[in-house]
Amino acid sequence: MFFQPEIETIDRASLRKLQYSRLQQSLERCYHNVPLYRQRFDEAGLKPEDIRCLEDITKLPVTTKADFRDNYPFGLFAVDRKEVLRYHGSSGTTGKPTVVGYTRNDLDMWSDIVARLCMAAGARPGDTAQISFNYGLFTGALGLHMGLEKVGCGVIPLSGGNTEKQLMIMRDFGTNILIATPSYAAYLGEMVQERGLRDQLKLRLGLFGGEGSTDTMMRKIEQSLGIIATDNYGMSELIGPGVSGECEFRTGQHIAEDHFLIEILDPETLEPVPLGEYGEIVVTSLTKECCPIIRYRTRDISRILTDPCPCGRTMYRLERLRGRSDDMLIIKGVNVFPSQIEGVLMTYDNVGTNYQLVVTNNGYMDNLEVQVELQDTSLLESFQMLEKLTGSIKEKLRSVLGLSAKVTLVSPGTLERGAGKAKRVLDLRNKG
Ligand code: DLL
Repeated sequence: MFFQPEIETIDRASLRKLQYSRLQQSLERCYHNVPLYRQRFDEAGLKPEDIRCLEDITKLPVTTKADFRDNYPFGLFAVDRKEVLRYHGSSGTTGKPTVVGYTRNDLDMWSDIVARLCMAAGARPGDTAQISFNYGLFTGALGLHMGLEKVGCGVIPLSGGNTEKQLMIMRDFGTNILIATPSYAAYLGEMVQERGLRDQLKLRLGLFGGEGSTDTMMRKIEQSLGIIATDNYGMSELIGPGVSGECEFRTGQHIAEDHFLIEILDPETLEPVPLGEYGEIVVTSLTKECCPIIRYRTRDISRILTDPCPCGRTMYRLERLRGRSDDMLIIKGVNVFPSQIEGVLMTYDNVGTNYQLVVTNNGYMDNLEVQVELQDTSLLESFQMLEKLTGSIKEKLRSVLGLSAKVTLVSPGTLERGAGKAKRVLDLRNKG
């Protein structure tokens, strides 16, 4: 079922035409209303009309998070403050947030693209949706909230945390759809299993996102909650959730290409990589009014999938993100993405979904310790079983990462856990 069937099944030639006419308008808006962009155009010796096709976008310089910081709070706004109906910001906990604003049209567009991905995943009018993202400057909660209301769902704005209450409301309200970070959904799944609550719940679908996950983690969550789980990507600087999302077939995330032009670049050279290869996602907005953005460097790594999806949607897809270029760890000279480690850990049935990576340096060598919770306490009684499991995980990590790591199995519920984005990496190197 489609929310906007015509646009969701548009042919590529018409899509490219639409993208180009919207790009021209957006570049004009940037040039005339945002001093930073005017300066960037001038420095490059270009005017908006010099961008004659979509590929010409590479003539313009990229925008980074530092540009938001340098223009804090409203320097990148392209409209008068009177037109701003909503403010959001990055979810970082330290320093000043990157601030974004939304006009009425921005809010309409945003709720449309979120409604699209909700329906593509299987949300239907009349469903009951529980939002367990934290409300606040974070775009996740209100973004999904508006989109689900547009679909016609009954939305429960519960916010994150208070797991007892989450489970109670889920049961008493007959929640069908859960909206959460994958790490929090995994925790709720463990609680549901531990308490044998599954039969009392009506959950059918999970709309997850806001942080990285792996196929194996998603499948574990699906099993524990008895749902279909979809992955959704976005970031506040671009709009929030809605940039891309998986449909019920979970073949990668359909991109809202009618509103966002996506490039995949080599993060070192900033040159485009061939279609289908991995690189950094760089995004230009096509229709945003308050905070139009040109070639934003997301730091997120993925690739574009172009093969047809059985759902019939024609827009290209993003593969589940590999990680962020700035969360890649270099340990003993080896590049390691936390998602690779998660991929290994989640293949074990007797390992839980909560883990942490601790990186230290003893003066001359890096060390990686992988701490992971056990699924239940029964294994703790058998030293032999623990040794066997530790050895097996170490071996698998060595073959996947090309690196030896210390593996520490801990009791369920020992590692820190919250309702927001999980903090998986503790890098204690070079800190005195
Ligand atoms: O996390 C927006 C969002 C909320 C998307 C809820 C989907 C669902 P920010 O707080 O600005 O915005 O953080 C953006 O989070 O650059 C990625 O590194 C990461 N991220 C978001 N979604 C995913 C995902 C929201 N599905 C940053 N997979 C992004 C991997 C994700 N990483």
